[in-house]
Amino acid sequence: MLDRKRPKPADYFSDWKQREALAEAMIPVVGKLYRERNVKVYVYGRSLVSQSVLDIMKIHRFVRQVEHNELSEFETWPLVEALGRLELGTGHVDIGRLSVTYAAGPRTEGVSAEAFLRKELQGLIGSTAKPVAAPRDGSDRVFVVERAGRIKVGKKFRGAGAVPAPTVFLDISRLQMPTEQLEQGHGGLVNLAFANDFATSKEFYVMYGTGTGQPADPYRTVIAAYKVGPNPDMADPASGRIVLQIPKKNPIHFGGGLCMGADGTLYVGVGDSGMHNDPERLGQDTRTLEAKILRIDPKAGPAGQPYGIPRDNPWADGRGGVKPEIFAYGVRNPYRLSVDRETGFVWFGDLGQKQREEVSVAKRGGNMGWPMMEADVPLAPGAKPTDYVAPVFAYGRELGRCVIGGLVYRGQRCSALRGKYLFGDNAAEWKTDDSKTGRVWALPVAGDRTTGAPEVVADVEDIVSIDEDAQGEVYFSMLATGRVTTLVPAP
Ligand SMILES: [Ca+2]
Repeated sequence: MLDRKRPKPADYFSDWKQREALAEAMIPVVGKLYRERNVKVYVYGRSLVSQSVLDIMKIHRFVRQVEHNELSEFETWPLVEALGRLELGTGHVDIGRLSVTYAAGPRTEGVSAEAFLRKELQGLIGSTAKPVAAPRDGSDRVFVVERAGRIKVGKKFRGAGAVPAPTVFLDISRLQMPTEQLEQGHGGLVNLAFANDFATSKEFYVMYGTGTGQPADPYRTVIAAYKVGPNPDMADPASGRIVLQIPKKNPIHFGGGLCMGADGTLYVGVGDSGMHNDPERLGQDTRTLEAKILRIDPKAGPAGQPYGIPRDNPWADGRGGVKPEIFAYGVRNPYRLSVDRETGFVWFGDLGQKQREEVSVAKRGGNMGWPMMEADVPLAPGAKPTDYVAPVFAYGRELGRCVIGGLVYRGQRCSALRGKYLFGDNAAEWKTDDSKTGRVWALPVAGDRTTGAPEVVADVEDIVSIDEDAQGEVYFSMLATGRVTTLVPAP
C-alpha cells in the first residue's frame, strides 16, 4: 500500500518544492522511454515528452482543472518510475488515467506500481497491437499486425484460462520508416490479408507505408507478398516479393485497407496526398493510383509482372489512360476496408476532412466523390458530381471525427449483430484537443443500403481496427494500450 501514493507535505511551499522535484525527476525517465523504446508518456492526452519542469507541472494542473480530480505529481511519479523499469514495446501510455485507476481502485490495494503496470500494459509490453487477421485454413490462429513492422501469431481466447504469449510470425521492421516518423501518426505496417488458398499456397499479403522522402527512398505505399516457412508459425522473410508500390507525395494518407475478395482478387484502399481539399484533384484523376480503391490479382501477372489485372475491372483495358488497377475512385483516406463474405460488397470507412465522416460501399467504376464531396456534403456550391456514389452512412461531429471502417458481422457469437455493419470512431466523445476515447456502432444494413440508425455496441478507447477471424468473430484493436479485445454476447 505504501507505494500507491506519496504522502503530501503539510505546507504549501514544501508541497510545491517537492512536486517540482518530482516533475524534474520525470524528465530523464520520459526521455529515455521515448528514445529507446518509442514509448510516449501522456497525462490525459498531453504528452510529457520534451517538456520542461514547468510544463509538466502545468499539464498536471490542467488535468485538475478539466477533470476535477486531484491528480498531482505525487500520484503519477510512482508509475513513471516503475515504467522506466519495464520492458515496453512501441506505444502510448497515459500515466494520468492509469494513476487515477491505481490510486482509487480497491483492486489495486496492496499492489505495487510495477505489478499494476504489468497487468494494465500487457499488450504494450513487447508489442503494439494493431489489426488482426486470421487465415481460413482450419488452423484457428489469429495474427496481430504491429505498426513498427512485426506480425505476431497467437491462440484465440476461448473464454477461460490463460492465452499463451503470441510469437513473432514476421519481422520486417527494417523496411519501415524511422520511428520518429512513425510516431507522427502515419505509415508503418498497417494491414495483412491471407490468400484464399493460403492452406496450399502459404502466401499472404502485407501493406505498409514507408520511405524517408529522399530521391532514393521516396514515400510510398507498398503491397508485398510473403510465404510461410517450414514452421507454420513463422513466415520466411526471404520470400518477400513486392507486388505493388504506389508513390506518395507526402508521408500521410498511406491508406489502410487490404482485403481479399472471394474470387482471390485483392482490394487495396489508398489515400490522397493529405493536402487540404486535395488541391491536385487526385481523387478525380484516374491516371494516378492515389485516392483510389484498387483491385488486383496478387498472384504473379503475365510476362513476369508482379500482379495481374482482373479481367472484370472497370478499366481493365486501360482505355483513355485510366489506370487498370482502379476499382473505384474519389476517396480521401480509406481507413479499413472489408469484403462482406456473404454479399461480396466492398465496405470502407473514409476519413473526413473537417465536417463529415463516411461509411461507403465501393461501386465498380464508381466515383466516391472526394474532393468534390466530403462524405455527403459538397465542398463548394454545385460541386456534387453527377455520377457520385453517396455514402451508405455519413455523420458529423455529433458522433465523432475519425471513422474506423469495420465489417458486416457474419459471426455466430452475437446473434443480435448478425448482418449489421460494425464501425468505430477513434475520436468519438472528444473531451479536449488531445484527450479522446472511442466508440463502436452497429449499422443495420441490407445489401449495400442502411435500414436504420446506428446502435451503440461498445465504448472502445482509442479504437484503431475492427477485424474478424475465420469464423467471422470480431476483434477490436486499441491504439493507446495496444490491446485487442473480442466481442462476447451480454449474459
Ligand atoms: Ca465519398
